[in-house]
Amino acid sequence: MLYPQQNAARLTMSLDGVWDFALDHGDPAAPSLDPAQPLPGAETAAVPASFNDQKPDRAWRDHYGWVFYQRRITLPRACAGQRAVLRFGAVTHQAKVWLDGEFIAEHRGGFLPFEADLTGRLAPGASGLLTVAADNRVSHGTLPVGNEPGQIAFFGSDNAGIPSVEHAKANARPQNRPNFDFFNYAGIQRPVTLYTTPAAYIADITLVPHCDGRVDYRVETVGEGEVTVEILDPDGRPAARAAGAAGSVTVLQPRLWEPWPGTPNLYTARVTFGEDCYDETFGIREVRVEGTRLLLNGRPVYLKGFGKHEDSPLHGRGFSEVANVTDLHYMHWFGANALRTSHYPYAEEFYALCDREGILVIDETPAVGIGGADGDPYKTYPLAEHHRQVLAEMIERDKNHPCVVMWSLGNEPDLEHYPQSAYDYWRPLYQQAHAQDPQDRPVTLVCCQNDYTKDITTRTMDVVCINRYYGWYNLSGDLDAACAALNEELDFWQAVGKPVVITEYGADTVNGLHDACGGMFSEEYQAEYYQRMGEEFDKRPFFIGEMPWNFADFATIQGPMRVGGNRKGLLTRDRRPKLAAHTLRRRWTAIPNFDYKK
Ligand code: BDP
Repeated sequence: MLYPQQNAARLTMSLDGVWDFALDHGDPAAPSLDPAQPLPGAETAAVPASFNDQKPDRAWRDHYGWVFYQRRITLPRACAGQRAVLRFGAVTHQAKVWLDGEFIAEHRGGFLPFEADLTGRLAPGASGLLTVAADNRVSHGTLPVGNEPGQIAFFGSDNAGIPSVEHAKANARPQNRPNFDFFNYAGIQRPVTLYTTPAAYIADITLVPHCDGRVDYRVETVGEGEVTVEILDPDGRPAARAAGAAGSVTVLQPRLWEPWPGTPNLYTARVTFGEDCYDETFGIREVRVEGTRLLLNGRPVYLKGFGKHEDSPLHGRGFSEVANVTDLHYMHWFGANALRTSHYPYAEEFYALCDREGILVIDETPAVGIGGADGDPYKTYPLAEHHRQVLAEMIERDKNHPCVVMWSLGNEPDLEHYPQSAYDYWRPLYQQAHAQDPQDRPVTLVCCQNDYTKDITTRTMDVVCINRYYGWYNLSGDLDAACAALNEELDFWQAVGKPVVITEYGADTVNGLHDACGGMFSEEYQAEYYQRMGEEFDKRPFFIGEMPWNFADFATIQGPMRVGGNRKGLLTRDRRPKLAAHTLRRRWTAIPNFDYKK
C-alpha cells in the first residue's frame, strides 16, 4: 500500500486538526450515535492523537467502547477528473466511517492504515459530513488481546508472580482489561489524508534490491497505460531505467544502505504510468541469517537499541513527528542502531525516518497478550484469521523499507503450557511471513521468560528473541544470581545454534532516586544492571543484539507494580536521561555495527 504523496500528479490534503468528538455511552456492541447528524453535545479532540489524555476527565481516560469523531470535508474543484481517496494512518482498534450518513469503510486492527475511495461519492467542489467511530475494546478476539468481561485475569501473574489487574475488575462495570502492559490509548491516532491520483493510477510498487546493484521491481496499476521506472541515486542523479510493469534494473557501483553511523544511502524508484507518477524511496541492502550470525550486506551486524513504545505526554500513542525525530536523535546519542516496534506496527512516517537515519527495525505485529490463566488460548481465542490479516497488512505496508530487517510475529505469547498448540498456531504465521515478504527477511517471535526447555516454537525462528528479567522480576536485586541464571539459560541457547537477541531486559527506575548500595528502583541499580548484563553478553559469540526495555518511561494500566506508568525507561517520559543512559551510551559508542561478534 503506497503512502500518500504530493507530487506532479497527486495532491494530498491533510484532514488533521481539531475535530468534533463525543463518547458513545450506548451499548458497545455497535456504535449508537447517528452518523448522519451533528454529534450531540460535541466536544473537541485533536487529530491525530489518542483521545484519552486530551481532557482531565476519567470518563475520557477510562472510556469503554465507541467514540465518535466528525468534521466536514471538501473536495476542491481542482480535483475534477481525479480519483479521490480518504486515508487513515490508523484508528484504534476498530473503525467505521460514514460520509453524509452513508457507510463507506470499516477496519479492524488499530495500528495499520486503511482507505475509502471517495470518487463518485464526493463531487469536486462539494463538501460532506465525515463521521468516524472508533472502538477501543480489547478482548480475546482482538490484537492486542484483552481479558473478557467476567474473566478473572492476572496480567503478568504467570511470569511476575504479582497481578497488576485486580480480580474485582472481573465483575465491575464494563471496562477494558488489557492483557498487556501499556495504556490502552485509542482514537484517530495517526494522520488522516484526502489525496488524489489520476483516474488510471499506480496502485502499488514492490522493490527487491540486491547488493550487486540489481533491483527487481513490480508495479501494480489500475487502468490503461505504460509503466516506466527510473532509479535515482542518493544524489538524485539518474542511475538506471526500465520500462514495463515488472523486471529488473541494475545500478552500477551501488552505494549500500548502512546503519548509523554508516551512511543510510537512499535511492528513489521514480515510477510513471500514464498521467500518474510516484517516487518510492529504497535502500540497497541485504539481510539474512547464517549460522549464529545476522548478516547485513554480508557482514555480521550487532544490534544495539531499544524496545520502544509510541508514547509521549499529551499525544498518548498519537503520532508525533517531533517525538519521533527527537527519539531518533536520542538513538544516535546513545550510539544505538536498532529498535523493535514493540508491540504493534508504528506509524509509517516513523519507518521513513528510520530509513533516513539508519536505524534497523524489528517490525512487530500487535499480537501481544496471547495467553493467561484460563486454558489453551490457541484453542479458545478467535484470533488466527485476524492475526493472518494484520501480518499481511503489515508486510504489505512496510515491505520496501530498508530499515526493516526482521518481522516479529508477536510478543510474549504462551509458548510453554501448550507447546504443541503454540507451535501449530505460530508455524503458519512464520511461513506466511516468509512467503509474503518479497525480500524474504528473517522472521522471529519474541518469547517471554518461561521454561525455555518446554517451548518448542522459539527455537524454530530464524533469530531467537528473548525477553528476560533476571535481576528484576526474578532474583530481584541480586545481580550475581541474575548473571548466573542468565548464563545457565545462554548455555541452552548456545546448544540450539541460532543467533540470539535479548529483546527486553530492564529495571524500573524512579528518576532522582539514589542509593549508595544500589537498591532496586534506584538510578544506581539500573546503571549497574546494564553494566553487568553487558559484560555477560560480551562472552557469547552467538549473542548478536541487546535491546533494553524500554527507551523511555511510558503510560500503562494502573496496577500495584506501576508508579505513574512503567518506569523502565532509560529516559524519562519527557525524554531526560537517567544515570544508566550514560552507562549504555559509553558501552554502545564503543561497539561497532559490524564484526563485533564473528
Ligand atoms: C514484558 C512485556 C512488556 C512489559 C515488560 C515489563 O513484553 O510489554 O512492559 O515485560 O514488565 O513482559 O516491564
